[in-house]
Amino acid sequence: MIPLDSDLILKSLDFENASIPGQKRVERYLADVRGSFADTQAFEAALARGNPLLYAVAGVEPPDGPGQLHYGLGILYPGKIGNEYYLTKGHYHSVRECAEVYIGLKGKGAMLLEDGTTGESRMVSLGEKEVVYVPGNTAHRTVNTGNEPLVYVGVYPSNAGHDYGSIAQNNFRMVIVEEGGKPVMKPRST
Ligand code: PAN
Ligand code: ZN
Repeated sequence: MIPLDSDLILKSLDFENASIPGQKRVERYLADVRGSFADTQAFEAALARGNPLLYAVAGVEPPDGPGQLHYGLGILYPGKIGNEYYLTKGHYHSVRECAEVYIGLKGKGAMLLEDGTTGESRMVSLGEKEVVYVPGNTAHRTVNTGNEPLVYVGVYPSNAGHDYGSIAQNNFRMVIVEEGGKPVMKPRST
């Protein structure tokens, strides 16, 4: 349990670079998401031009325990590889049944959700004042569909864990691309 005088009780969020004072911050650059984008040629061409920061997550992870929560503040920068929006790696939770709540704070984006049993996919808007409930057993990836950084918080059970392996191996079945100026979800192969 966390005592009420713990400095974990209140955190202030720095939207500019998604940092939370005193907390670890993970950065993912273009090179770190190799294999995620559908257009590998466009990916390699972009990487040859530079290795920009795609996103960063500052995590608040109080000690694990029954009923405890973790959360992360994410910032995902705008951009595209080919016509596919900048994205997070995406993952299942290691404890598959663990759900998550995403709260959009700033910018415009979407979440790509994929049911781990049926493979059914769904694109859900994630922007300012929007809250997305990610059910358990659902792979989730975030994309930035706007022109400014997308800032959000994700809250999940402390024992959820992150399983990147399944996505790294098979990727998501669908991609979120720009078509006619707006985000569209399409099968990866076409
Ligand atoms: C989020 C994600 C964050 C970064 O905090 O970890 O959006 O995405 P990847 O972890 O897929 O790189 C979350 O879903 N936590 O469970
Ligand atoms: Zn998650």
